[in-house]
Amino acid sequence: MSRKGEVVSVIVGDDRNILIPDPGRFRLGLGRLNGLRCLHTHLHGEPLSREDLTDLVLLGLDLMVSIEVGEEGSPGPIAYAHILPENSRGEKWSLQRVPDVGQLHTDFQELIDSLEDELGRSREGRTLQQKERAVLVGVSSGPVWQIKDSLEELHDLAVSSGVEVVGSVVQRLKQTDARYLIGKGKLSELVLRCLQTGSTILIFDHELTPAQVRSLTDATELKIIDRSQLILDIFARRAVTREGKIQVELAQLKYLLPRLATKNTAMSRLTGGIGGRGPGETKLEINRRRVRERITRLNRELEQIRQQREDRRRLRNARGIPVISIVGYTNAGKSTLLNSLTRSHVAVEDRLFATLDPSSRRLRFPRERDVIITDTVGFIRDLPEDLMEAFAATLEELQDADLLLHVVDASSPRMEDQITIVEEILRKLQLDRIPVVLVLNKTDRLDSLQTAGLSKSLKGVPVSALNPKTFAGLLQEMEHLIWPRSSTPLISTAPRLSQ
Ligand SMILES: Nc1nc2c(ncn2[C@@H]2O[C@H](COP(=O)(O)OP(=O)(O)OP(=O)(O)O)[C@@H](O)[C@H]2O)c(=O)[nH]1
Ligand SMILES: [Mg+2]
Repeated sequence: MSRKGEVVSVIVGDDRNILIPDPGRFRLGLGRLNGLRCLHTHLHGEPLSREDLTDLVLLGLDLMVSIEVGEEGSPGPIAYAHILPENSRGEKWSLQRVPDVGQLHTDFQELIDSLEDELGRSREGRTLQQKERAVLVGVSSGPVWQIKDSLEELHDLAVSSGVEVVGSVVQRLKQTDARYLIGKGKLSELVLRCLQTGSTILIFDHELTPAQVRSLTDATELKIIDRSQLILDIFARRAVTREGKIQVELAQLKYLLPRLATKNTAMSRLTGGIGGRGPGETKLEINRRRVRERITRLNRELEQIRQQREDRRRLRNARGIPVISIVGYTNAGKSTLLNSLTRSHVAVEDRLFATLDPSSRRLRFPRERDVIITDTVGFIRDLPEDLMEAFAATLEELQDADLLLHVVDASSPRMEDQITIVEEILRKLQLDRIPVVLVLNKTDRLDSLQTAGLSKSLKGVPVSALNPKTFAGLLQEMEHLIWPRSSTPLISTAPRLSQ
């Protein structure tokens, strides 16, 4: 029944079940319900079921009403439910029951109006420039700590991408649902959370298949984003140079291609990205063939850039200047270390993937010996394959390095995992043949006992990238590994800067 009181459709079920067809895109806007009430009969005097309440939320109904039917078909007690705006008690819905229709005095028009008002209020005062809100979804069969760690990283990623995170929902599953990944009950919980908080995005800490994205989008009418897409989104925001932009677009298109099966509504949300970035709606209209053509063209452009890099590299090699590359997990402090070592000003930020484009600086050791130090894009767990491929040119520079500085955030509770992940990626890029110094950074956040313990157990060199006074050990190690045969005097002064 519509809000005006007109019967929209009549559904016949059996004494246990009715199957409510999806009323389609009926929702009238964010923070609004779909304007439909579902009135149905209960034959066994049972209360509104879990299923009824799930439908209430997932379909975005104004009301779910059940009418008990007596022996002779006479109407008995009536139960009705509507969802509740966000509240401190954490209640999801209001359930009411009246003994018979004569005692039903509620003005439903008014009730729904004020409910929509309140749902809308969670978005009030937020202009277009303000952040979109998202709810995070963790699905795993792994141990709780693992899900928690992973969700924390997803949270950082979401924040880096400019989204406001209002909460997260975890579901532990032995087996995931092929269609929605998660159970229908959990899905309705998520939709409700979004309605209550004015959120428009669900971010899954899980790789979603194109089909899952489609069914989730259709079922929830929210933007559905997975971890890979989130990372792509951040890269898209950060890319500054021509090369960076090409690489990101290439990765986005490659991600998109298998998802371009048919034109449907889920697609436009998918490719709209957060805040409508990404390849965009108009480009979306292009069919697979055009996407492939664009991929080919971008690849060709990248090839040219690669050639130029190659030339520069050859020049550098000819001059015989050793190259030291800084690698490590994102946010470990790589750019900060480069800046402090060479007194330069590469952008540093407390967010993931602050650096996308590599930068190189010169560092002068005593006896007029120079090295080139390069800073690179950070690594992360499950770095999307498409991104790895697209960034192959950037990462290729690493092949030339004479020494790697693997920078670690020693103050992170996830440090050991992060070290393993970086080492795996280095192996994958066949960089494990290059000597590495493990640089334990951010030791200003540890006490000296912890620092000494870690340096010993991990065989790392402790520093605080913010404080050049802590660099003596690192510089000595670098010098020793770069010029192993020369007897190197202890460095008593910091290296001089040279451009
Ligand atoms: N306390 C402390 N903070 C540090 C230290 N080194 C870096 N940071 C902070 O850590 C954050 C990340 O530093 P960046 O240098 O941008 O890290 P990055 O490894 O280049 O990160 P991406 O480029 O995003 O991969 C910044 O807020 C830095 O100020 C350190 O030794 N101690
Ligand atoms: Mg950086």
